[in-house]
Amino acid sequence: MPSSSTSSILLQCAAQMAATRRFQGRVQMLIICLVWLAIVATLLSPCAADPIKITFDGCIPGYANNKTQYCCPPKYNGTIVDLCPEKEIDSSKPLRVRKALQCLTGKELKVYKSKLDKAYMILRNLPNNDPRSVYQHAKFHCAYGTGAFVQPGTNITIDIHFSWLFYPFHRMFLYFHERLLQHVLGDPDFTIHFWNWDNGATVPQPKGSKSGCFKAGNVLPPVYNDSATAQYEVRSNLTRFKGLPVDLSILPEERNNPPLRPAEVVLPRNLASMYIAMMIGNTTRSFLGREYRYGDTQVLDPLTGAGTLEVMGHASGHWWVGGIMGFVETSAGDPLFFAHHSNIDRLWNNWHHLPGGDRKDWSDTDFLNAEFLFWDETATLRRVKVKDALSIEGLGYTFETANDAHWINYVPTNSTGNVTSNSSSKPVDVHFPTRWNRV
Ligand SMILES: *[C@@H]1O[C@H](CO)[C@@H](O)[C@H](O)[C@H]1NC(C)=O
Ligand SMILES: *[C@@H]1O[C@H](CO)[C@@H](O)[C@H](O)[C@H]1NC(C)=O
Ligand SMILES: *[C@@H]1O[C@H](CO)[C@@H](O)[C@H](O)[C@H]1NC(C)=O
Ligand SMILES: *[C@@H]1O[C@H](CO)[C@@H](O)[C@H](O)[C@H]1NC(C)=O
Ligand SMILES: *[C@@H]1O[C@H](CO)[C@@H](O)[C@H](O)[C@H]1NC(C)=O
Ligand SMILES: *[C@@H]1O[C@H](CO)[C@@H](O)[C@H](O)[C@H]1NC(C)=O
Ligand SMILES: *[C@@H]1O[C@H](CO)[C@@H](O)[C@H](O)[C@H]1NC(C)=O
Ligand SMILES: *[C@@H]1O[C@H](CO)[C@@H](O)[C@H](O)[C@H]1NC(C)=O
Ligand SMILES: *[C@@H]1O[C@H](CO)[C@@H](O)[C@H](O)[C@H]1NC(C)=O
Ligand SMILES: [Cu+2]
Repeated sequence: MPSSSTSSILLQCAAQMAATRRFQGRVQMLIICLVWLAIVATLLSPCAADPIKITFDGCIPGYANNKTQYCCPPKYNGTIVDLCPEKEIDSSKPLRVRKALQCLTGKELKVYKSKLDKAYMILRNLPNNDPRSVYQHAKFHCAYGTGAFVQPGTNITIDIHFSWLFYPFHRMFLYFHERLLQHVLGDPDFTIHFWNWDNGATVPQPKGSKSGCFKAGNVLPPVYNDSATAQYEVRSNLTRFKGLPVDLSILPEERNNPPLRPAEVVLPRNLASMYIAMMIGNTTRSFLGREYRYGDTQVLDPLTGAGTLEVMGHASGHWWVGGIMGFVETSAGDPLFFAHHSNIDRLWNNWHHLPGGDRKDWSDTDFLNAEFLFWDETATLRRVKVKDALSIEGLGYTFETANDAHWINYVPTNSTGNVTSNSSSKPVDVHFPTRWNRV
């Protein structure tokens, strides 16, 4: 709040108090001053704006990928219930651990695969108008990502991509998805594991670490690639890459049919991409994306709005899988979406603890008080504020340690745009997306 207005209020109040004769009158005056100050402080939030609030009122057709998109949620007849993690999540329970998919083995792998199968079978068979159905998962992400919702009292459309809303929205989408899976499985400890696509090298377990996953995780997790299971998405494009590692430097113009690049080309480029996203992207603005407040028009330009990881590994992961995973209006209809985004969620969490830079989330009240609506496992609509999405422990989970050192220890050369590994010293050209579309 501007200090000039604060001090002028204080001065006026002090003058009033001085002019008040009786002691009681002065105390009353002081209280009035303080209340007034509090109101002014709220009204004059730092940037004289307000947070984005998403209601489902006035949902209109969205637009993305050169098409009008029809994705408004089903009519809701109940009351909206605020999420209060402190009350709802039992902090005496041990944190659930989201694990790296490539390190699940034996019985644990078998059980996880069959639980995914059971849960998605149920969710695929729900009627299309049930907000918990797989059909509606895709619609929900579509509505939030194609400008279907407008800011209350305006005609300004909203997108939760390309701004500071990206990480918190997707974290909470996964949080409620996990609750839904727990509910349909009758297993309150069920956890979404992550596709560790950033990790291209298997290394020995570092000395001193008791647990963790140090295997490469950058091929498609096989639990999502068995056409006999319900988590397999036939409309994605999983048959193309035949065991090749994911390519994290796909160009926007290649998105519909990414070239089959061999591992020796893809692996160093992936490291460079991760290095840029996580290490060069070492400030609040560069990693989390731009400010986005009430009254701001929908952000359509990823290069000016989004954080590093959103336009790099996140986008490439969607495009590499292809098919319905490659488009904002359909991607969340592929169960793999949640394993992909679980890794994004993990990388956001870990980003805070990496060396160097200014690695804090936004502290702006328009970030902290931005609001979303989500469906919970009982199809009740829940209101969530960003400030309740900033701690994974507060939401009851944590992540297994994985081999982030792989890209943390990459050392860039001093030539612009080229990044080398200190192990191979081979320079790599990294292309930032120049044109882009939403995923
Ligand atoms: C967008 O759609 C219009 C009409 O359907 C079509 O003429 C145009 O070629 C499309 N543009 C792109 C880039 O696909
Ligand atoms: C809305 O809720 C009322 C009361 O629970 C119920 O009678 C009515 O059928 C509901 N309408 C819709 C469209 O679901
Ligand atoms: C929204 O747009 C419609 C049609 O252009 C207009 O009539 C209406 O006044 C606008 N509403 C607001 C709140 O700007
Ligand atoms: C998925 O499995 C199919 C059938 O076994 C295989 O052809 C394909 O290469 C696999 N996809 C990936 C990306 O590994
Ligand atoms: C799947 O990949 C093939 C080969 O790369 C491509 O020709 C096809 O258009 C893709 N299909 C979809 C739905 O993306
Ligand atoms: C943060 O990243 C910038 C490049 O964006 C780099 O110049 C700077 O050295 C980094 N800071 C630290 C402490 O690593
Ligand atoms: C960095 O740049 C300096 C001056 O341009 C050059 O002498 C040096 O060899 C470069 N170092 C590397 C590792 O490229
Ligand atoms: C790469 O550099 C890091 C520190 O910058 C070091 O810890 C690591 O051992 C190096 N790796 C190799 C293979 O030289
Ligand atoms: C990066 O390295 C490649 C391969 O050595 C080289 O062709 C290219 O010119 C380099 N780019 C820059 C900007 O130095
Ligand atoms: Cu998204």
